[in-house]
Amino acid sequence: MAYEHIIFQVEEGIATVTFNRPKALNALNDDLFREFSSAMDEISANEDIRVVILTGAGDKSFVAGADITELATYDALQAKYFSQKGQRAISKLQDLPIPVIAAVNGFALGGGNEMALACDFIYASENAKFGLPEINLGLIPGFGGTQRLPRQVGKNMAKEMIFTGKMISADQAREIGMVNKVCPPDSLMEETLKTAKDIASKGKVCLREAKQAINSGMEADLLTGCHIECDGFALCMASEDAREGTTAFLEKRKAVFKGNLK
Ligand code: CO8
Repeated sequence: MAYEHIIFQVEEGIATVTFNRPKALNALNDDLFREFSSAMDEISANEDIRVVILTGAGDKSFVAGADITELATYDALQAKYFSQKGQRAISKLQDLPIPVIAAVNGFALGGGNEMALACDFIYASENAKFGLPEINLGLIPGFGGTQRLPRQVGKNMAKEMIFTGKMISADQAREIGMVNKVCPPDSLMEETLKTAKDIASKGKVCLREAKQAINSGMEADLLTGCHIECDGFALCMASEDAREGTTAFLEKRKAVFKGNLK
């Protein structure tokens, strides 16, 4: 599919999806969501892709939220459908069986913050700003922010952010556990790619099972989560890459993972 509002590139097994409406600070409109959803399908169908990076075009913004010019015209039903459409697309992102890193290069507000929260982890540039400012529009987050933010940073911190709508800096976002690493703007993509390449060199089955165990286990009680982990561990053991990993250790050499699903 040809894309207009996102840039979709695949290089050496790493897919980069760039939100590309810099004049509107990459705000999420209906067309962009349609394209983003197709890109997620394309990634799911391509077994050569090992890791995904999400970022924003330009140096000012990752995504400054849902497009307020569109949002302002919605009645309640349209708002519900738009919220559902966004949530479906963001769920597709969260449910990708491969790791996804958000490289946040500026504003990650409202829907943009929610998009980043659905990634496996976030690297941010020093100039990044995070926030859920919907309260200032008389709204609440509608793309999963009231659910993912408290799960990520705790209920009370999430309430303060959502009730005040205030932005926080990249360093503050790291302090509360939203961001893993803060980089100078010029090295954000380099640092993100370095980690993406490292992850891409690991076995595919174990990455898949690790993500599934963490995501499903975090939504279950500890015992159920540990059962999910046992099953994932057993599946990994059946993979060629587990044979290679354990054999390489015993032969005192570096493992070379094939990264297939066998
Ligand atoms: N939507 C549409 N256009 C936007 C948005 C946006 N979210 N954000 C910025 N823009 C546009 C501006 O209108 C401006 O356009 P123009 O040049 O044509 O006037 C351009 O981008 C540049 O923006 P600014 O001039 O405002 O740049 P500043 O550096 O002065 O300010 C800010 C940057 C602080 C990011 C400011 O633009 C801002 O506050 N933006 C809005 C942020 C916001 O409120 N985001 C939340 C949106 S609501 C949301 O995400 C809800 C998600 C759930 C929806 C559920 C479905 C119903």
